[in-house]
Amino acid sequence: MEQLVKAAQKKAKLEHKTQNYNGKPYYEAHLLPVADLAVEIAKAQGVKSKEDLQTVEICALLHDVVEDSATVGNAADKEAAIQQELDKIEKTFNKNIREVVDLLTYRKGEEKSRYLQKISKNKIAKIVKVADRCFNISKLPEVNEKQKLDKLVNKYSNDMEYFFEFNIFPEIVDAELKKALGILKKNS
Ligand SMILES: [Mn+2]
Repeated sequence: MEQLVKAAQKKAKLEHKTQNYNGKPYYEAHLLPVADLAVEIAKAQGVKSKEDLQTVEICALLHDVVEDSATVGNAADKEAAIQQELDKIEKTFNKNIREVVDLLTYRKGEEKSRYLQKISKNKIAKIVKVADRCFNISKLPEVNEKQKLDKLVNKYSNDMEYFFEFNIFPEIVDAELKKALGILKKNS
């Protein structure tokens, strides 16, 4: 398992190497902190075994790998390319990790409610989604492009409905959103 964590770090670093998060390298600025947060949330939710916590860490490191992959982006048949990427993940990691990454991979045009409903049925996918969302929300005060900020605030506020409806740790996400909105209001 230790080796699989290393493989996930390597893969995430490589696949996102040209990508930025708020102007910083994606791996360090997004994936590592999301993975740390996911493990923290998992522990708080009673996940105890080292192996399960490492699975959470791996899934968090890989959560954007398929969605953002250049192969999928350039493919004519996107779903076929997604399945190919998922096959590779299953081969290197395992079926469980493939399933979680599959659930976390948002398909363009997919209904948000459907996407989050599917995630809500898998505990690890739920934990990673909440860590991803909370981290992104916590970084809102750093977004200095007004248009981008408005769009994100809107998106995150609208999605709250589904976090409540499908019980995806809504209290955690809601608290984070209120905190960020408070800071933004104070700064404006
Ligand atoms: Mn993400």
